[in-house]
Amino acid sequence: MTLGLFDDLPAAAQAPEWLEPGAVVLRGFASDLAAELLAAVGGVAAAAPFRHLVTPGGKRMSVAMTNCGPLGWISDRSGYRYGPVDPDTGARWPAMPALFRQLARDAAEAAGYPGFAPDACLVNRYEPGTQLSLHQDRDEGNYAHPIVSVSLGIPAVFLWGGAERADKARRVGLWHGDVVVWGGPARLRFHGVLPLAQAEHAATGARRINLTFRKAG
Ligand code: MD3
Ligand code: FE
Repeated sequence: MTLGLFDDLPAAAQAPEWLEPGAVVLRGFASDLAAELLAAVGGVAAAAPFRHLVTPGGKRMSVAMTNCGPLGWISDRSGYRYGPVDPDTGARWPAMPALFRQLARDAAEAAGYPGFAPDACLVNRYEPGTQLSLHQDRDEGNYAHPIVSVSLGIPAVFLWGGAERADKARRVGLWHGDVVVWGGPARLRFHGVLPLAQAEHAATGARRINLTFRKAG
């Protein structure tokens, strides 16, 4: 039993967990916004449905993806790139919800990157068994800008590697509401996601949604 004096205040912010200089996990930073974020993801997906992209090597990605904002990330047989148009609909990507932009800006600021103004939000959808193999994010114009990632739904084990693909990767659990900011010396680290374990979350069912905010143009 507590006195209830602090019931109207937000939960105390958890201490930032630095993975290395430039990369910080903000546990639960998006927890209070999760329901609104997921509703907005539904709106984005109604206009630009989730799809399984094909890599330049011809493999179907197990992650389902869509985008919002002025630019979206796509992959096909000709390569990886950002573009303004959804190749599946022929229309521009849906607008980035103001809530997304503000969250990305606030998280970047909390990590020491004030003024972050993303122009692309890649939305990844995972189910049990879905994985994302080790890669670098190298398709953005300017690596001086950080990337902000928001995890929603069932948990994942994130792989945090080094500057070379062969460098040993450490495992970092990411849960519903966690936000990670990657910038500076950490921006070009190899990273990936292990196959998701079977699980259910009240907000998403047997799914994980990851938002990554980027300045691509
Ligand atoms: C570290 N997504 O979309 S988010 C991706 O959980 C991607 O869906 C994963 O990797 C996911 O490209 C991981 C964390 C992340 C995103 C971008 C990074 C970590 C990063 C860029 C540079 C370094
Ligand atoms: Fe990535």
